[in-house]
Amino acid sequence: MNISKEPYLVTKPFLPPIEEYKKEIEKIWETNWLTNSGPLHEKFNKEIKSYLNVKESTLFVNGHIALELAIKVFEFPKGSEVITTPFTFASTTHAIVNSGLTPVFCDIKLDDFTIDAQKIESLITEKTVAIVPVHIFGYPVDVYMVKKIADKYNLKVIYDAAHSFGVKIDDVDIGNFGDISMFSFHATKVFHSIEGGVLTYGDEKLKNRLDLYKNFGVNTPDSVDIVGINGKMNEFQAAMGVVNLRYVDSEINRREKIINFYRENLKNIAGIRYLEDKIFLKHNYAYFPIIVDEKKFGITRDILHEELKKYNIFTRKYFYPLITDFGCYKGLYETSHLINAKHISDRVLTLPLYTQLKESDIDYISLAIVKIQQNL
Ligand code: T4K
Repeated sequence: MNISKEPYLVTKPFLPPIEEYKKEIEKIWETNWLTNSGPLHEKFNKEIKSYLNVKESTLFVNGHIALELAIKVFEFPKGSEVITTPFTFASTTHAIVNSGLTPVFCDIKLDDFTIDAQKIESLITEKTVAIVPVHIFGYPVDVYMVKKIADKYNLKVIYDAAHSFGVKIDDVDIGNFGDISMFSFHATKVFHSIEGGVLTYGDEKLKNRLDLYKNFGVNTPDSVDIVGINGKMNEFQAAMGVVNLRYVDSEINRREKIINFYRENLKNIAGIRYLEDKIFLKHNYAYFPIIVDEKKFGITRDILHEELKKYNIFTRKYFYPLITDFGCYKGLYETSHLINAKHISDRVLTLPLYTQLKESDIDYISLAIVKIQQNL
């Protein structure tokens, strides 16, 4: 097997035809308006609201700031507890902690790696104010069970929907669940605006406060009412979003094909498991994580990860280590019950996924996995 000269990274951002982007940004030279809710920002927000089919939406400079402000906007008392997942990107927990709140970690399900909603109730105390679950890799949380618990205990639900642009549950667009959902528009996502993010929500009263929070709390030039930050999306980002939105459906279709090639190639390899589609969902095929079972596959996830580098294939251990094992959090929180999360985090490996991949590329990556297993 010849080693590929081109490296396979875990992802490669989509770039639209440059002429289309140029055409959008030319307008910036006409308006001389670069940021602070310019015309492209307003246009993009309208289009996003319509695409995601939600009541309200507010754009931000990136997904993390959006998530942090989604939590801050409720002005929970400092030290309140928020139930969340340890199997996620750093951003989810950092947003809770940066808001002066205490994360309480709930275990995940082995089948789709989302928070195990059955285990949330036992973690609720008189200090609990919210649940922050993650639709991890675009696979939705059990939103119905989470709503039942939230309603019973009067908790807010803020979904980290960073990975789930375009996903639907039972034909309902995913941004309509919970009090607020955050979608990331980072360059590595299914849909992007270079950097960026949006909050979607149903309560229109949140709009004004979110607008204040993302603009330093400045209400009018003479009145500053909230200790806000700068979370504004600029016009170049909005222009990229407007153009990329034209391509997102074909991007998702292409991703589905690529994942199905992978599934076909990997289905008979002992010790490799991957997530399947569910009939009540419209998936967005955001990532392709596999679970490596050392006992059946013969080598650990870590060895496979290293060996693949010799084939110029750079996979990622999304998401390892668990949040609770990060240097900044280690020893601070109860973790003995996070058994499934630890199991998955120790075995997960995310394979390269981007629409420029051809069938022959998937064959190459799949064959490399087989070769590594055979060369034991
Ligand atoms: N919540 C969740 C659950 C999230 O996963 C994230 C972000 C957030 C919240 C926060 O949303 P944002 O504030 O980011 O909007 C990447 C992304 O930067 C991050 O957005 C994403 N999650 C996370 C899962 O992945 P890294 O540290 O792995 O990125 P990096 O630089 O290693 O890039 C990944 C791969 O992509 C590399 O192989 C290189 C390639 N790449 C990357 C960029 C930026 C390119 O080929 N071109 C590029 O321009 O975090």
